[in-house]
Amino acid sequence: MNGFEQKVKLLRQRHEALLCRKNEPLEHDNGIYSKYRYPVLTAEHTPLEWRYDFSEKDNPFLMQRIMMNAVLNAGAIKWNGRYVVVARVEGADRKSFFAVAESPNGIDNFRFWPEPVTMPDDLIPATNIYDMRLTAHEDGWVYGIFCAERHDDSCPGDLSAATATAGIARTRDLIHWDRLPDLRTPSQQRNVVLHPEFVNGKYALYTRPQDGFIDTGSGGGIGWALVDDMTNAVVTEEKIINLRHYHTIMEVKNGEGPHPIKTKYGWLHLAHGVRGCASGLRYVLYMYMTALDDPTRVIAQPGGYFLVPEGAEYVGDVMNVVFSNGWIADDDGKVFIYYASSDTRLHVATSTIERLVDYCMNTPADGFTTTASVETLKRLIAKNRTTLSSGR
Ligand code: M1P
Repeated sequence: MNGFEQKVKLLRQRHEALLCRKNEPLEHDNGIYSKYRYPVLTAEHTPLEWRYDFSEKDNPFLMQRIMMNAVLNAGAIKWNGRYVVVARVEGADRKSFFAVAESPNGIDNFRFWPEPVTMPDDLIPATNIYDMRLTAHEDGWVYGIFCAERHDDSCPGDLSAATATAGIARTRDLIHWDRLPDLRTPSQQRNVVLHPEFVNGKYALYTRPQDGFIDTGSGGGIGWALVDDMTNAVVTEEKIINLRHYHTIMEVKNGEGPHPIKTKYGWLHLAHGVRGCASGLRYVLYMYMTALDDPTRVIAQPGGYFLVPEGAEYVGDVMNVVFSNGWIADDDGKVFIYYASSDTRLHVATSTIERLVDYCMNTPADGFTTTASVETLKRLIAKNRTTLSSGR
């Protein structure tokens, strides 16, 4: 074995060890969910064949020919008994693409399928696509809705000016994707998600109207719109169902995560909230529930955040961010929440439907003032005093 072959062997051994690494829940959890010691996917998990040219003649130094920067915001689905994510993979060139990875248990041993997704373009090709939400809809298709980003040609001198639109595609095998026309809405859109059931015979979308590419401005919050046809999806009416508020974790922006999970108590929603602070924007996750017979009616919303960046999760390309657009609920009630930290790597947290419903139903709502928060706190203290003095 020559030096090149030895280097290849070592590279493959290290990669295999990373892919096979067993994950374990962190010891201390908050009773609501467990986080895990290792990320489930990173740039280092991408196949070596995507990054190296293994021809000794053409690549005698065994250099990475195409570098991968990050694996983040992933849609998720249970597929043929496997835990499957459609991850956003970002190359060193800052272009994101979709790639499917699967695991036998949802917490480790994720492996990418050999090739990234070939996503057909819409009529006007996008520069960048990312953050797919997967929905196995009752019409029989699996839909992927994602952000399609293009330069804003109305600002010719500004190389940062961009537009965000919801791209739509559907598939039956997660390999071949039919691209449908982008969603037509009065405003720019990111974080658009398809509800899994028909509502009044129509397709229902969670939207996030925004004034500009970054700024949600007058957008108000997470919206809801019904459309007749996903092959020509046009939003004519949009109503805000989950509003932003002053001095909350979602003061600046919010956005629906994956599609909600149906439970006998209502629809469980996972979303992200954004606020500004001296170090920039802080992205956290929060939850809310809506009524089974009316997915637009909020029936419970815990105050504050559900999950935030901790420890090493703070650090990455975009600091102080957690973001989720994928979760999987198993038939036994276990829930796998896939979230990315700081736009760099993908993690899992596990919980159960029972715990998440309990969290939503029994966590006090945000009273929107210090006075209200202190009153809420005092009620719990008084309750505990009674409980502890009665010994129950
Ligand atoms: O950088 C944090 C996130 O910013 C965007 O989310 P939003 O549209 O709510 O601002 C998205 O680009 C997302 O991919 C990214 O993780």
